[in-house]
Amino acid sequence: MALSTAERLERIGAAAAALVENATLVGLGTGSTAAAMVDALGERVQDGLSITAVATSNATRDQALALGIPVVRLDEIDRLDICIDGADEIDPALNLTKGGGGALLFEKLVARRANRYVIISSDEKLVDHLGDRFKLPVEVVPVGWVHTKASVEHLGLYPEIRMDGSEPYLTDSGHFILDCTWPHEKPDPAHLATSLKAITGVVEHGLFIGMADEVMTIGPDGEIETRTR
Ligand code: A5P
Repeated sequence: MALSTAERLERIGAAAAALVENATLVGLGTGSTAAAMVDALGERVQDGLSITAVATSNATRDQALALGIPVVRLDEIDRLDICIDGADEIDPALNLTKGGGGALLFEKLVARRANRYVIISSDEKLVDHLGDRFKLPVEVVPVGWVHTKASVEHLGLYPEIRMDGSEPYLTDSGHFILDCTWPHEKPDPAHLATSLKAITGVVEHGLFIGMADEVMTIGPDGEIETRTR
């Protein structure tokens, strides 16, 4: 029988939290799926699991601290044993689109320090090609953002500034986000990633190429599948 969204989140969150071993350093992702994992991890910590966490957003840090999970800054650690996060799209090579929740910069910084990077998601987010179901978030410096947007357009993307009411949405680092529709003929994601990083004013983009080690997806009936690189 099909599960509700809340039941699916709870199930995949618990399955991901079960991957975490005692006395490890853990990266905590951002978004509703990662939040379900943090809730489950909080229960394990209350039952005696000893971990230290690094959060990928202020929201996740606040959630973890409220659950009694010790949180340190990224600069206080060298490597993380594991980082668990959500995603907005996952392609067959396990490349990802991330940043729907606006935390892509911290998410990528934390993921880069992880020995094991695990993505958790509902199976609707599996796509043939990145851009099939979600716009690509690109984080830009506010100063000169109009010109940065024009440079992004030159790559064939259709960027729109993300708004928060009547003002541009601000990331935890105080940057803006351009949500970019892909062109009809989609470029190779790895090539696009390189081109975006070469634009002055682009801080980071939501393409996570060759980073995920494992992807756990949950189907409508609660069945969990794991894909590994
Ligand atoms: C946050 O910036 C994103 O990368 C999230 O990880 C992504 O948007 C997934 O969020 P949900 O789990 O809420 O779908």
